[in-house]
Amino acid sequence: MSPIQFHIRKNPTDQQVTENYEIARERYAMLGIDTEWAMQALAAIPISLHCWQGDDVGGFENPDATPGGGIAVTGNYPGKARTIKELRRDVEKVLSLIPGKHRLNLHAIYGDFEGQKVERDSIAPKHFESWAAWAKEHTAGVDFNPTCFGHPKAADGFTLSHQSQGVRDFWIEHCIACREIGAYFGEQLSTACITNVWVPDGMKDVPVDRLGPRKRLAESLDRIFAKEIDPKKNLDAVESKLFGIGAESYTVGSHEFYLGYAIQNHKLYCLDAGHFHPTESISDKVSAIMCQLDEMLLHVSRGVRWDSDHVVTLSDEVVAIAQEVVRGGFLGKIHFGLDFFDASINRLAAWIIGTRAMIKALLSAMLEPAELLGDAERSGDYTSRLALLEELKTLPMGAVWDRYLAGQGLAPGAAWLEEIAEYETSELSTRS
Ligand code: RNT
Ligand code: ZN
Repeated sequence: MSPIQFHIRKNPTDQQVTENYEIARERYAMLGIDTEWAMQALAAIPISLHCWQGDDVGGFENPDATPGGGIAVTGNYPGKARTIKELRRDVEKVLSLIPGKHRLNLHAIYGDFEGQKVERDSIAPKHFESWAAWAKEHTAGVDFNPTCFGHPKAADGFTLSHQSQGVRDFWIEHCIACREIGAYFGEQLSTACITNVWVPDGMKDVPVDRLGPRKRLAESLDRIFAKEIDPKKNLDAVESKLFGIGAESYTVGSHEFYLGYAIQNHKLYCLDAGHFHPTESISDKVSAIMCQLDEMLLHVSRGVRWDSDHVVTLSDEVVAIAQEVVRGGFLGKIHFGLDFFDASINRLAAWIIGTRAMIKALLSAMLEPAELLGDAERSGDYTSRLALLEELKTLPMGAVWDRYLAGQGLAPGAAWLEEIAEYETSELSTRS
């Protein structure tokens, strides 16, 4: 593991960015694609940046915390944020190098507990006041998550579906508190907070009772959601999963379980790209689920052979996800969150690479000749559809991307890496 050494020796000048863009604009216009519209629309889409990329899902409850719950962070790149101050400084740096205005996705363990031991069933909006004040200045909003892992009461792999009423009650109270905190953020920031419930509950080996825990989970959720909260302040989401480390044979909150629950109870369903069979993609699920639900949350992630939460890249699947949202007219209804944690490379760079990849995927989806493609398909001309889709792959999107960065006051290309290298020396290397 070595520090960032790569130096971008040459970057396009402003004039080159403009000239390249003009050529690209004409090229896209030949297919009836409006690059100006695409950049404008792109600037209005917030991505919810997951705070947990900054400190390996540690949080501020316990300095030695590891997530557990079937998720794992690998790598020990120096410079992990150890305090709220450091994490905020890192997020600010990251946000300054990403085009657009974005949200921050917090986990309950990231509260401002001021060194006090606050049990998870006792957390309250007051522990998040400093975050709300910070978020007003730096973000387009905050999203939230109960933390039902990395805790003695989750050590045997069960939380909301636990056999013990007492353990269930504890996690129910925690989730209820989290919805209140969500509503607090929503009110403070005048934009609904999405509070997303994910629990690790499951079994390593084949269970004989698959039903019991699922019934208990449904009951717990009913109790958590019993109180109506103004959807302008807080929206509830539930996240499914296929398996986790140590829960290979059975996951209580499976896809079918939560999809059914969300439809029945008018909740948002959260699709995490890493929570399905390795060859199964979530892009196809988007339109299917949107026939039943009004809104959804995405955890854009990259599983490599398993739910490994690799940094998101501009992969075919991420582009396909963006295309499904744009083509379906679901912008504003499908919320983009990121969910990856990589400690093997510079953590800020990981955030920037992943978030920029998501934004590039959206740009690519907006640079489609929707009419031409739609006409070809409707008239049964699948030859043209395929030919056109292939053509699009080599159009000069990079020139539009650089122009978009310039319009947002950012340097083109990978110039951001210089700044992160600088930050690594001046800031991260001082953290031991
Ligand atoms: C775990 C889920 C969940 C977590 C975060 C930290 O598999 O994807 O979303 O990654 O809550
Ligand atoms: Zn997730």
